[in-house]
Amino acid sequence: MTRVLTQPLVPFVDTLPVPPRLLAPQHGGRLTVAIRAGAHRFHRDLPESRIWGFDGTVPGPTIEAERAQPVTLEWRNELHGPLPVVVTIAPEATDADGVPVQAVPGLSGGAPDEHPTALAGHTVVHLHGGLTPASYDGWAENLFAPGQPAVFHYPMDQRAALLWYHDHVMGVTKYDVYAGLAGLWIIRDERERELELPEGPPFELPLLIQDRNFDLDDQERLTGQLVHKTDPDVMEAFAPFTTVNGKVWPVLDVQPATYRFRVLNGSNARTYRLVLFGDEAPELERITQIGTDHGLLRAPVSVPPDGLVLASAERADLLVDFSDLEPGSELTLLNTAAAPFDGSAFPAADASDAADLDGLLPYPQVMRFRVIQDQVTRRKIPHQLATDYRSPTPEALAGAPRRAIALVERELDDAPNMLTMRELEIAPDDHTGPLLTLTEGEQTTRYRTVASHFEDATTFFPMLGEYEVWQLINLTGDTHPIHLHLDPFQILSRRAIRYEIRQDGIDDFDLAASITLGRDPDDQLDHAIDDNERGLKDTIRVNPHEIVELAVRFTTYAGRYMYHCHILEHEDRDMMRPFVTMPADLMPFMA
Ligand SMILES: [Cu+2]
Repeated sequence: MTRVLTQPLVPFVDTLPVPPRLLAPQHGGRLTVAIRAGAHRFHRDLPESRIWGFDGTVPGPTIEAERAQPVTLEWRNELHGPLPVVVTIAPEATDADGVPVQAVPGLSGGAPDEHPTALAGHTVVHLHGGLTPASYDGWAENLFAPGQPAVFHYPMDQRAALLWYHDHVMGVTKYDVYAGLAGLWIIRDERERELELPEGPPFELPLLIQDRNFDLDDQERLTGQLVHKTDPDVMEAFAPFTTVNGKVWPVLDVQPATYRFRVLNGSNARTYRLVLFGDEAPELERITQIGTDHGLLRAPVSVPPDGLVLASAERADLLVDFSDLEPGSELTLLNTAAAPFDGSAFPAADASDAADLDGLLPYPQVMRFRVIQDQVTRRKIPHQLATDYRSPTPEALAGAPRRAIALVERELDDAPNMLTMRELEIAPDDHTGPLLTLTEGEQTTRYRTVASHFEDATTFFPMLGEYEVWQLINLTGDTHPIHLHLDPFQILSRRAIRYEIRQDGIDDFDLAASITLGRDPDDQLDHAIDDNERGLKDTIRVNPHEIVELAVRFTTYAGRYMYHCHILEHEDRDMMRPFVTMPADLMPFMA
C-alpha cells in the first residue's frame, strides 16, 4: 500500500550538530559530568523540548580517552522530575484514517501514564562496550538518586572503539534514554594512528541516530514535548522522526574529501538499514566499513548490497568518499528498514520509495550530505586494519561450555506482551516437565528451562579466560539485538531453524517447543553473516527462525554483569538476565 504522509517538518535545514568533545587526557583522566534537566531544540521549526541530558545536552558530550589511560568519572546526578517525556499507550493501533498511530505525532487518544511522569531522577550509567569492573558497570538496580555520589573508574584497557554511555535503570531505561540520557565515548589507540585514520572534526564525525516523536497542540501543531507512544499491537516505540546528533533530518556540508563517520544506532527499538542515495540510485560503493562495535575489522569491507543494517546499540566505523563530487552535489542517507524489524530484505535501488506506513516508516530520510567547493582530499584506505585478534580455533572451542538461550514472546490479554530469555539446561533423562527439544540431523538434545526472568537465580557462571559458546534461539517474529556486557564476542554461525511451540507451551517460566535445524518453507531470510559482523561485536542481531552461535571469552573482571536484548522496551520487560564471571581459583568453592 502506498500512502504517504505530508512532512510536518522541513528536512535538511538544520546543520548536523557535533556534540562537544571532552578529551580525558586534557583533564588528567578526571572528568565530571552533571546529569541534569535541560532544554533542546530538535528542529529549527520546533519549540524547545524539555530533556534530561548528560551535561544537560542531547546527545551528551563525546568523551574521548586513550587506551590504557584510565578515566575517573564523577557522574553527578542533578536530575529532578518530572520525566520530560509523556508516555502513553494509544487505545487503538490505527487512527480513524487507518494510519498506524505510531507513524504520527501526538498522543492519538492515549492518556498520559502517570507513573513515568512521577519519575524523580534515579539513574545509573552504563558504558556500553566498556571492559569495566562490575562495580562500575552500571548494574540496573544499583541506582543513585539526585545528590548521591557516583564516581566510576574506567580502566580503558581495551582496543580503540566507539562506545556509548547511557542510563540503564531497571524497568525505565526506555524512558530515560528517550529523554536524552545517552552520549558517545571514543577510545583511541596507536594502531588507529599508524593507519592515519581521520581523528576529530572536520573529517571524523559521530552520527548518533535516534527516532523521536512529539506531541501536538490544540491546533494540531507540533510542540516540542517528547512523546513515547506505543499501541495495543506494538509494545515498542517506533517514532516517526529520525534525529542525528539531536536534530531531525539534518544536513552536513562536506568537502570533496574522505570522511570518517562513527555511526551508532541509539534508538530505543528501531533498526536502520542505511542506504546512501544519489540523484537516482544508491551509491553504496562510496562507503567502506572499517570497524564495528569493538573497533577495527581485520580488513575493510563493503556494506551489504541492501544497505548497512544497524539494530539498537550496533556501531559502524565508516569511510565515505565524496572526493569526486562536484560542488552542489547532494547525497541522502535513507533508511529502508520497516518496523518492527524482522530481517526482511529491501532492495537499495528502491530506497527512495521506502516510505511504508504499515512498516512504521513514514519518512525514510535520515540526513543529507551537500558537497561544497573546497580542496579535494582523498584518502587511501589501508588494506590491513586490525592485527590483534583471530577467530577462535576449533581446538579452543572443543571443550568450551555451551549455553543455550531461547528468546520467547509471551502474549498477554490485558498487558503488553512479555519478552523473556529462557536459559536452558540439558534435561536429566527422568525429567517429566515441559521440554524444549533441538534436533540437528540424527541428534536431539532435550532442554529444560532453568531461568526466565531477571530476578530468577543466576545460572551462568563463566570462568575467566575460558572460551564459551552461547546459542541464541529466536522463537519470536522479530529480530532481537542481543548485547553482552563486558568482553566482546565473535559470531560463529547463523543458522535457519523451524520450530513448533506446543499449545500453551509458553508459560510464565516453562517452555515446551520442538526445534529442528533447517529452513522453514515460508522463511524468506538468507540467515547470512554479513562481512561487517565478522569482527569483535558486543551486540548481535538474532533474526526470526534463526539460531546464532557466538564465542565469548571473559578475560579480566570477575563479578555480576548483565546480558539483554537492546530493544529497550524488551530489556525493560523482561529480556535481561545476569551472569557472574568467576576466576578459576574460586570455582571449586561454588556451592
Ligand atoms: Cu528484543
